[in-house]
Amino acid sequence: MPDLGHALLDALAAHGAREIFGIPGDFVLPFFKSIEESGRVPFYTLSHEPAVGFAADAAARFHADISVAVVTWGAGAFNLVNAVAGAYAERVPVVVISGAPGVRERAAGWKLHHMARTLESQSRILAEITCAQAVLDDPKTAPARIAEVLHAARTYSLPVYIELPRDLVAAEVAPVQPLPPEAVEAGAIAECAAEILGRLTSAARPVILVDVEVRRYRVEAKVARLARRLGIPVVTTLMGRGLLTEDPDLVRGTYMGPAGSPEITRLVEDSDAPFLLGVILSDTNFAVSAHKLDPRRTIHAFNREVRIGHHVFPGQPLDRLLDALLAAAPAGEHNTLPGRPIAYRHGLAADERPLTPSDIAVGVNDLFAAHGAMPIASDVGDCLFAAMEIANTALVAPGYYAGMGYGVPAGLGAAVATGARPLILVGDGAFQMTGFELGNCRRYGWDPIVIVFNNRGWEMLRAFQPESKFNDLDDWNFARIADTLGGEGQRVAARAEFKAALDQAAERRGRFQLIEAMLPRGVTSDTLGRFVAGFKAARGV
Ligand code: TPW
Ligand code: MG
Repeated sequence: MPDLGHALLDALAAHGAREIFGIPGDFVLPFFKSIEESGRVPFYTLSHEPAVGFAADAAARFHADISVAVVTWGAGAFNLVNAVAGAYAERVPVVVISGAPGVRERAAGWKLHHMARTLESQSRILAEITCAQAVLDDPKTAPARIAEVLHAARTYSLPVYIELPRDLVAAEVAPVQPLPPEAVEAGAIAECAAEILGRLTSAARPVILVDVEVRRYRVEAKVARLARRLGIPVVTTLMGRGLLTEDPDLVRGTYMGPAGSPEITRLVEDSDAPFLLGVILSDTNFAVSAHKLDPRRTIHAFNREVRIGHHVFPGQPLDRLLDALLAAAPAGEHNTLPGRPIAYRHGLAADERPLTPSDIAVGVNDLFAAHGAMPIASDVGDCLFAAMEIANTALVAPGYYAGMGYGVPAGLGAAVATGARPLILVGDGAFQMTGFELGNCRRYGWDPIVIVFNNRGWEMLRAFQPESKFNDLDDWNFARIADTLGGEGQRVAARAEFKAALDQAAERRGRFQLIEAMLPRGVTSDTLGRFVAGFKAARGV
């Protein structure tokens, strides 16, 4: 019989976990020992728990499977709350494992260190932002509880919570038996698929909008096949940016209402049958436009449910639904689809003019054209809008939850999950939050290229409220910090300098390369400028 620590590690691996991020503490030291000595799942320690959560989140997004964050009780787990909330909002199956006081300590009657209010405060707070929880306080039931929560994480693509009392890590338990996939009614799925196909094939201007669940449930290739079979153009939402990059001719662009390309906006807003696949109906995806989706015409598949007009079909897992759609779709393929992929700007002028955020996107397009695309992790702020001007590339970003500080740690998660060299896009404000995590690159051999959009301010907030001076930040000179953290930094202000810095960064491997792009205050990317104008107009301000 395995002990509980090893049984849990085996179960994580069996359910698809390929890495663990964590920060230890006394309540989780025994489990960390199991992690290290078993070598079962590769693990990485970082510097601050928010980064642990963001790195696990990004890794899970990249390989579309569970990823694991291990922390200590109280001070550690509470530090993780915001990252888990973001994972819940954007449907990322992060498995949170927290050490905890031993069952014997719990009965001693002391106030225990790291205890906020009661022994249960932590599990109650985490219950609000996870879809299943297991406090493993009984070795007899622990294997079944582990199987349940890991099954839930995969089924619902949401975070889950496991609490592991430190004195039970060595307890003998039975191995964890994974649960079979949830039973679904094939007839109900076929009926739903038939109704969807009826709508799509009789519509004059159908369009498929894709968002995060398409990635989470690994149905990108099936969506691409369906679009070609039906001859329907595909558009991503803002949050779904970076999907279907394997099929570059298929995706027309990203829907951003007035902030995006007018052609894409027309494809969506003039459609008489918009098919929203795995789409989060969020304001960042839709409220930028005054256009309202007509519920009578909209088909929406999300969270295992399909709404067609006012009909609701429960029990529709996305992969099964796509299988049914493909089985019933007319045979043959359309070689030409309506519209065309939007063109991204290339050819950054190497001159002395001050660099702008949109110039950065053009420079990155040139870099990718010359050296191949890199997976991108972006923070919140203008860098995310500038990223929309980079040719559609695998990208993770908190486009809906919008938690700052995601970019750098997510880039580290991307390095682990993809094995490739990531590109990190981050503003100066966000870099102040989590930039120091780059100091962990050297010991693990990660060498991301990091572009800091340094406009010495919270520019995105200034765009909404230009009169406020509190959006000014100081100049921290991030390029000089790079060396201390084990990387190399360059500070650039003109377009020629940026181009040279990017070329040099691409050539230098083995240390992270930080390019501090100095941007004039008040200058935003073209996309952010349009986004703010659109948002204000849609809200009537
Ligand atoms: C954890 C609110 C959204 S955008 C922004 C703030 C403070 C400014 C970002 O500044 P940065 O980028 O990184 O310099 P830029 O391009 O705008 O200059 N706290 C958290 N998350 C969010 N989203 C905020 C505050 C916010
Ligand atoms: Mg800034």
